[in-house]
Parts: sequence; C-alpha cells; structure tokens
Amino acid sequence: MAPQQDPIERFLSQAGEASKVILEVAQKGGFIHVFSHLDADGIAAAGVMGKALARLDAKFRIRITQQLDEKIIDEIIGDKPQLVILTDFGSGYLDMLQQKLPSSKVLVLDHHQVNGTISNPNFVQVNPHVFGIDGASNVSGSGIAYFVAKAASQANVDLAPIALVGALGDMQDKYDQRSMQSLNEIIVNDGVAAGLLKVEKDLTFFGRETRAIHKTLATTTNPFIPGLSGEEDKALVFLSNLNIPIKQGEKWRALRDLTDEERKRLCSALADHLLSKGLHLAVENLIGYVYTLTKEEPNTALRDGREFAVLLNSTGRMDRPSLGIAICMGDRKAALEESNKILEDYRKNINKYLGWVNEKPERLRELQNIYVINGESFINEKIIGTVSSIIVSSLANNEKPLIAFANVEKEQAAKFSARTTEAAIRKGVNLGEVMHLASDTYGGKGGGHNIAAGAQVPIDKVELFVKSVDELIGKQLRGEKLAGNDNA
Ligand SMILES: [Mn+2]
Repeated sequence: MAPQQDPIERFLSQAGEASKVILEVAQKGGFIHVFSHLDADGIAAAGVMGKALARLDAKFRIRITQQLDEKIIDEIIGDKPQLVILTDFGSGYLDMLQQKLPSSKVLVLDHHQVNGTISNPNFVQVNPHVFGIDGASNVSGSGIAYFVAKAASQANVDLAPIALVGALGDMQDKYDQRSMQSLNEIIVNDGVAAGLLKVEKDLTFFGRETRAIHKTLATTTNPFIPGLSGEEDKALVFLSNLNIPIKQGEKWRALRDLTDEERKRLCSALADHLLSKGLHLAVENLIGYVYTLTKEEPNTALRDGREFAVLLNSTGRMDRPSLGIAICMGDRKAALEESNKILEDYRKNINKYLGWVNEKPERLRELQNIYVINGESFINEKIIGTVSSIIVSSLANNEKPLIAFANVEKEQAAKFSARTTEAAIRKGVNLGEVMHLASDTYGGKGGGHNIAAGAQVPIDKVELFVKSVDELIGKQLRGEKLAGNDNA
C-alpha cells in the first residue's frame, strides 16, 4: 500500500469528500446532528462545525458528551437526523456505529486511534491515522473540523484560530520550542495570513494575558523552577530584585505588559537561576512559541491560545459546554462573562483535588509499572483527566504512566484517565492500546492516544482492570506485542 500521493494531500482530499456530504444535506434542508467530545478540542471542533453550518443556513443541533456509547447512539437514532457528524470521537467505535446507524449518513471527524474498518458507503471518516499522519500531535479534532469547513467554504478560514485552540487544548504543541507541525502548521499559517494570529517567541508560562507576573512565575510547572514554582512570596522578591514593577497603578501587570527590556532581564535572570541549580535542560523550555489571537481583547483569556483552551475545557468540565461553543462561534458578551466565572470555579476544584491527593501519601499508589490514584467519589469524573495531566508531570519516575480513576455512581462504573510522558512513549508505551485492550477484557470501553487515554469499567472490575493495565504496560516496556491488537 505504498501511497503515491503526499499524506497531507490525501487527508485534505478526504476532508473535501466530507464537506461535499455536508453541502448536499444542507442544500436539501436536511437535519444535521453534531456530536462532540467534552474537552477543549471537542468544544472547539463543535464550534467550528457549528459556525460552518450556520453559514450554510443548515438546520442543526450540537450535543457535547463525555464519551460515545450505545445509549447516546440510541438517542441520535430517535431524532432521525439526515446527517450525523461526530467530531473528536467516533473512530474508536466504527463497528458499533455502523451496526447502530446502518442507513444514516455519518461523518466521523476524529484524530484518535482507529478501531475497526468502514464498510458502509454512507460513512465518511476523516482521520489522520488512516493516512499515516500522527493524530496525537499533528492535527486535533478541531483541526479536522476546520479542514472540512474550509473545504466547504473559504470563508471558514477565519476559524483557524479556534482550530488552533483545540490543538493547544490537546497539547499538540510538542515540537521544538512548542511549535506546531504538519496539518497544525497549515492552520497556524492560515490564521497568520488572515491577520488573526500572531506567533512569537516568549516565555511560555501559562497566564501571560491575564495573570499577575508573580503568580505566573509561581504557578509555572513547565519548566519547574525550584525556589519559585509554588512560592508566590519568593517570586515577588525575585521580581523586585530585578526592578520589575508588579503593578501599573492599581492594576497587576501580566507577562504581556512587560517591556522588551524587562522581558529580556527576566529571561536571563530565570536562565541564570535554573543554571545555578544545574537545570540546563529546563533553560531550553523557558522560551517557546506563544500564539496570540490578535482580534481578541488584551488581558482576556481569549487573547492567548493556551488560556483560551483552558477556558473552553472548563466550560465542558463544569457542565456548561454550550458557553464554550457560543464563544467559539463568536459570542463575546454574556457567554464570555459567564465562562470567566466558570473558569474560576474550575480552578478552585482542581486545587481542591490536588490537595486531596497530596493529603495522604497512600492516595498515590505505586505498582510495578504504573502509578494509581483512586479518586473514589471525591474527584469529579469529568475532571479526573485534568488532575492526572497535572500530577503526571510531577511524578518521581517519569517513565511510569499514571492511571487515575473516579466513580461514576449512577452507572456503577469507574472512569479512568491514563497519562504518561514522552520518556515512556520512547520506551514503547501506548496507553490508547492498553486502555482499549484492558477495558475490552473487563466489559468496559476505552482507547485514545499513546500519551493520553481513557476508559470506563464496571465498578466491580476495577482491581482486575488496574492489574491488567499494570501487566500490559510491563509487556510494552519489554517490547512484547500485545495480543488482540487490531490497530492499524
Ligand atoms: Mn481531541
């Protein structure tokens, strides 16, 4: 199967096929259902698709769910849509979808690993993995939605910044100095050419648009800065020693408010500080690409791509995804004000959960090949993924994946979130494969990416599942092939 054509061209031509289906159904006045995933990327994907459909005067509705299961598919069937569009999920469930939706038109716009094959001619899948493009780092759900929207109408190029926000939400900025590559790079270039994005090198600390500088320094964990990370008082002293004022009148200054000269002073002082602690590698992580949405108001979370992503994520996790979608579709008044409040509550929750895990050492168990956190019914199952993403970067052994779970009481199930690092990936770990296989064995469902994956498992199978994950990861680390792997 030697591809004659460039993978990117083949991907784009498949996006063109999907756009034809949308145009056809919209023209006939057909009813379109968009289903998308609950995280920042899923919400951005739904927003991109929603805007594109609104521009076609299409009849549509959008629903956001945490996962795709048979119950949700049954609800879709009940509404008899002429077209179902799945964004940011679907590729893991091709068999179930085809079985349940034999006669509807279905678009699967997903970047997760593919399970099963498509035999129904009513199904069109746009997934980078099919073309040998890495879906974990080269395009996200929002990006795929963007390429389909752009194929439908060139006017949708103004959605490039939203597509980029989704990719940042999925942490696809993992190339040199946090740059983007492949399909994501095309999105960035589109946004820059349209005058909607500015890409520049700066300190990549989170909160450059909205957070007081000393807080930005104290909350930065990538890189971790000993003596500053987690210590606001020391960050204040550090800035004062550099003669960098932290306030302008009554207002706290954010990183974006620094003059070029102050910024240089801060960078070199931070570099010296890290070098004095022997952290040569961390110095390289200080500076990277930052993505500014130039049409957004300064000092708002929407101005910085990474902050925008966190805001979208918080609306989903706090059960208000429609706010996030409204923002992606252009709403800036009530929706923005409200989502700022949601973001604040979300941050409070995360801090509460991190505090809870740290309160007792036994809440972070270490097995042979993995770490395990049992969030019981204390950690909200919708936020367990965020909690594991934060904790995995602070673990003593960064080659051991972290598996965290919380109870979903009304379904008598546990929701698992698995996270690991590039170091473990290089040793052969693939969490998507492990979560898929182990959940399959114990009557659950799971899958995802090599570096981040999830599963839902019946509550009485939790211990067996954890044991199985530990063993499967062990096999991957020893270079053994896992049985039953049907991934492409
Ligand atoms: Mn995604």
